[in-house]
Amino acid sequence: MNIVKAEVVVTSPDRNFVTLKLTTEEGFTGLGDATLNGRELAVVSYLQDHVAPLLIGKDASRIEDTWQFFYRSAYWRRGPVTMAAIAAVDMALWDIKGKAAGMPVYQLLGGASRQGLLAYGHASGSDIPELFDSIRKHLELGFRAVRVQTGVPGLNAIYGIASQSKETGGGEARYDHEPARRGAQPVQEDWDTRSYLRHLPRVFEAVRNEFGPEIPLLHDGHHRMTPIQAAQLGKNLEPYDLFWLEDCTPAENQESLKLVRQHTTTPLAIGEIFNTAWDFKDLIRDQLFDYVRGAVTHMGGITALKKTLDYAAMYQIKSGMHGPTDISPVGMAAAMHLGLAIHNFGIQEYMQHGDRTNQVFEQSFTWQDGLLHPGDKPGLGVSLNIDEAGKYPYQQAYLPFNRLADGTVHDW
Ligand code: CS2
Ligand code: MG
Repeated sequence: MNIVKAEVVVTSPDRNFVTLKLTTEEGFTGLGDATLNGRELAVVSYLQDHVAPLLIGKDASRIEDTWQFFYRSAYWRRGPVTMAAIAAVDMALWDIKGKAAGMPVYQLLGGASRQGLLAYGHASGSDIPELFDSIRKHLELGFRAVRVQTGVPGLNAIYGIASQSKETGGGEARYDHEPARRGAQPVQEDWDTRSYLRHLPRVFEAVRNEFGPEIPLLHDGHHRMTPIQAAQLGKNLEPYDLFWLEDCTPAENQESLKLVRQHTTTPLAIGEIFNTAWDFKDLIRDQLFDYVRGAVTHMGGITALKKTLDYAAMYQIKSGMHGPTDISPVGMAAAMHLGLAIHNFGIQEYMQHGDRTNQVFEQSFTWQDGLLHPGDKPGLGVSLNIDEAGKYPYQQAYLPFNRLADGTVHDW
């Protein structure tokens, strides 16, 4: 079962994706998602220059040992680039193992713990009427849970509003669901936390009045608030019973959530930009949040994220795996297999890829009655159409950045 080929495939159907493809001497192939939005080429180099040459001749069946080799032998460890590269290797090896065993990966992880995976979609609007239309559209698409993001009066372009990206020259229509923008420079957006804090409770009051108390509502603070501002927002949103408030404050400061937790019972989700269990360890131990936002693609793969989620399970913390369009169909499939198998599954983000992406990546997952299922094809259940992929060369694209009214750069 030795690896004889390691290929890095870069394609940009609806957005840039980086995929690692491994082939064994028996002809088994495995895919891994290595996409790091806005820094894709850094991972391409890490894989091509430092990982692929070391993979040739390695036994593909030794998943844990390969993970430990690439994590420890590099000496320089952790970080988004390294861990996305290791994640791609790990996913590809699980894909191969499933194909060799003739089983979907979730069976190798212990089998299904539920019928399907509750998913949430991204409802958004520049104003409340547009937001209501977007929520209705997501309900018609079958979503049983929605993330709510709106514009803020007085701010021109802010994160998470699908329609705005067209207005701000966000590139092709598909980019209205993708925070990155194609181009040689990041797009500047604006921000003002006090305006946002004043506005958001009104938005959720309107949504609850319109759609009722049952539908799970999520909101992404996207790292922009200080801890006390996050505490204020969490407290002010309590009457609207959110499923979660996400990334309410930058989490490098691992003390910050202690202050938030003291002031609010609004459930917290954190960690989509974390890349190892160490980033989560103390936050889990101190029970400072409720949902692990880590993605298989950013957290070093299935092997590493499962260990983190198993530790989180001891504190009744659940999964809330990151699933925007910059997680490729391979990364999404890996998340679905892991989410189906673990006991402490919470919810799965599902932004739905574009048509061109779905032609490049042939997938076997199902989406029915608001639930996702990875399917039962051996391995991860995704194949890469290399000819289709070749039609869409890489295009430079960056995530936006924020400046405050006085010009200060602010977390985006
Ligand atoms: C967001 C993402 O989906 C989310 O929760 O935080 O859209 C995030 O902005 C992008 O994944 C960044 O690449
Ligand atoms: Mg987020």
